[in-house]
Amino acid sequence: MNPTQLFDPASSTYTYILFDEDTREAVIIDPVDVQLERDLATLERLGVRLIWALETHAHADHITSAAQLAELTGARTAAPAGCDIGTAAVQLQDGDTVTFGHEQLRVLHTPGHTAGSVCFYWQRAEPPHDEPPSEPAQAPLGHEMRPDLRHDARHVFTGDTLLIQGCGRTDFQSGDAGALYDSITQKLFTLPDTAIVWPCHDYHERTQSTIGVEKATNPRLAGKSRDEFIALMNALDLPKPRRIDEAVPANQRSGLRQDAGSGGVADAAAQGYAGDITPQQAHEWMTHGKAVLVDVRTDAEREWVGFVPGALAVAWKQWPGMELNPDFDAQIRAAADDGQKTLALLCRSGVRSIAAAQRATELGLTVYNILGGFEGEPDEHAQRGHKNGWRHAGLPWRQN
Ligand SMILES: N[C@@H](CCC(=O)N[C@@H](CS)C(=O)NCC(=O)O)C(=O)O
Ligand SMILES: [Fe+2]
Repeated sequence: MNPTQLFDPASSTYTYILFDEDTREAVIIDPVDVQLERDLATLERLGVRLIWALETHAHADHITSAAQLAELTGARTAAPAGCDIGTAAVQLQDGDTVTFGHEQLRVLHTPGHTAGSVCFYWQRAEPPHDEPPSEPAQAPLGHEMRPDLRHDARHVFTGDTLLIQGCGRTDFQSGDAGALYDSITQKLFTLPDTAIVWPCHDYHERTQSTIGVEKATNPRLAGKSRDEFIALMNALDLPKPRRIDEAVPANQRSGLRQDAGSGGVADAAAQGYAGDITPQQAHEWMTHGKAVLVDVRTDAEREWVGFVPGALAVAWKQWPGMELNPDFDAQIRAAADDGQKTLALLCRSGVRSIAAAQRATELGLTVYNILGGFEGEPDEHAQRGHKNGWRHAGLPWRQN
């Protein structure tokens, strides 16, 4: 199956869904918040399971739905390491691969539109021979692209690095015209000519192109020297995207707009352990491998209330009797790799985890407590989830 291309008319953004036909594991690239329902329905219609929500860069013109998709489908988020998207579970570097089923996307770091921008190159694991022909690709601007209408073997998702007969602008968000020229000419134009180009935007209803066609005809690049390209880009004088001030910070949190308190360590309250941290700080540390997140709630709470993907489970007490876990010491030592790793402990509302953190500190470990826990402290009506905590902060969690 060729990529499914979906369009958001308000921002002229293309979102792509690709999947492995055997395992039906799927990837979405550059999803848009207002199209969440459409994208969930498309995944359902295709009968696929989303395992990755990817970004090509921190967008300036619309807000991603990556975090919402992660929460609703259990997919993992991945974003370019150079885009300051701290909430993404995986920070992508040049040359990394993103695997779904038997298929792989290769990450190409292509700075220029923004310093961290990437493209994703998909060379299908096995070009299929026994499937019905796909829709013919549209030839942009009258150029004949490919006589072969079968499924295509090579695709490149170019973000805003290379657009059809154009390219992303370079006048904001760490843009750099010289870097963009190098990225396009050295990294994209060295891909096979037959690779299909799938851009993040098109403002003129064009849907796809190929590397060969863009190399030969893209008016910003064909026959242009690096200096000519830089001069051309610097003279564009485009108006700033309407939503840039709102969109960039939201996208640097995978589309979560809530701000449930600032990050940072509040060490004043800590008694007998290293400090208190916000759920956001804990998520950031976990994402960057600076701390191991340990869920100290009961097995029943994780099962019935929800859990944080990637967290280790070391119960402090167990339901129904709420007796102390006799293996807590050994398990918490193992979670910290015998003291080599810092721990961040999560409980229901940040109370049990203090006791667990104090005990683990006595064992010689470096341990932080996560304020508000998973469900948050109760509010004035004894309701949880309205005040603080992991879920209230909109951080990734799941329920089986
Ligand atoms: N009018 C649009 C502008 C969108 C825009 O500037 N898009 C960026 C990508 S984030 C771009 O590089 N556009 C290329 C171009 O307009 O040629 C808006 O306000 O959102
Ligand atoms: Fe962009």
